[in-house]
Amino acid sequence: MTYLAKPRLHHPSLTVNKVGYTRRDYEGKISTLCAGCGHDSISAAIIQACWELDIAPHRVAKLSGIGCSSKTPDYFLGASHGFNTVHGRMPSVLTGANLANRDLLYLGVSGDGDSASIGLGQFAHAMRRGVNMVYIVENNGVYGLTKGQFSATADQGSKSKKGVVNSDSSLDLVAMALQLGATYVARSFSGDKAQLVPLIKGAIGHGGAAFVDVISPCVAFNNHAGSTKSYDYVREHNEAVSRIDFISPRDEITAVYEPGEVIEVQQHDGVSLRLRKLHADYDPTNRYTALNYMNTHQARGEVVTGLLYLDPLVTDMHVALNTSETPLNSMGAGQLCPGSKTLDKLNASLR
Ligand SMILES: Cc1ncc(C[n+]2csc(CCOP(=O)(O)OP(=O)(O)O)c2C)c(N)n1
Ligand code: SF4
Ligand SMILES: [Mg+2]
Repeated sequence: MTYLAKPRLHHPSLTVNKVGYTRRDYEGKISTLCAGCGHDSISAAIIQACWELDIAPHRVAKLSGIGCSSKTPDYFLGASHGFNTVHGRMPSVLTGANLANRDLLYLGVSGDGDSASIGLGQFAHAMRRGVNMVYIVENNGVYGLTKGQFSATADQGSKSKKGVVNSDSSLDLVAMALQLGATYVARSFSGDKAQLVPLIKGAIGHGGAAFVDVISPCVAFNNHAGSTKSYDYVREHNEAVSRIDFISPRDEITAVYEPGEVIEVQQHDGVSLRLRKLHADYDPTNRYTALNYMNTHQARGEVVTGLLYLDPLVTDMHVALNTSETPLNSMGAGQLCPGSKTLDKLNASLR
């Protein structure tokens, strides 16, 4: 992959966070994406979220597939672990890494082509297994890297840059994530940093399968009139259900709240999310009403954004499989290999 390294020098008086890093320490190489690509704004939001959460970069593992979106992990968190997998295979590689070492924070970055076409099965199983990860899809409705073919998330009836109408039904990854059992489901827009940064922070603190679909316009192939993934279309049709604030750990835990006002939910690692409901009838703790709400508004041509569903009592794949808390790379040969007698006994029990 071609890339340009960023100059390391930065102003000595830049603010450092609690773990001693400036925001610049969370950057990566210089982006080679088209100027104005929504994906670069998502990288900036990830950088901001990790810096504000005081996450030491070496604690993060970022994995991706293939596509302009999947190139972006090169442009943020340059000091973190990274793995660029085969097209559509990020979820299974991430699941394997997570099983081997649960101590890292897993960030999976993918595209609508990567996750909704070739990787659809992989996406589905990561969600239903409850893999503890932040799964971000940078959704532009096209295969940007291969010059703008419709992807499976392109809306039926939307037009390509050359005026071709998409005749296929679209696939909605948010609806699928809700049905498949994801425990944190959000949709946002790359042009709305104020909404996106807290949604990513909430997903990082979640502790289970967190899915964030970010509509991210492709300025080269899908930003024209007739597209439903353009900057103009999303700005005009954005219907936000909530605004979230992210709150550092605190003692008091609140549970249920005034309808239409503020909901505060404590997450896995002790952080709280304060949800300012913009619609009194919206219930973010019921996946079926969330699905219904989203479908109803979608039928009106609205793009529903915000935190759509949250299960604060989440468990993850490790709990279900009762795996060891110690990462495999910290175990010695004695722990990793139980010996032939134990294996014989195990094999006998399975005959
Ligand atoms: C196995 C395989 N099939 C097809 C391709 C060609 N290919 C590369 S990227 C891509 C689609 C990328 O679309 P998306 O995931 O939406 O990313 P974007 O570029 O739009 O961000 C395709 C089909 C490939 N690299 N590997
Ligand atoms: S082709 Fe589209 S998705 Fe790829 S970098 Fe350019 S604007 Fe972004
Ligand atoms: Mg795409």
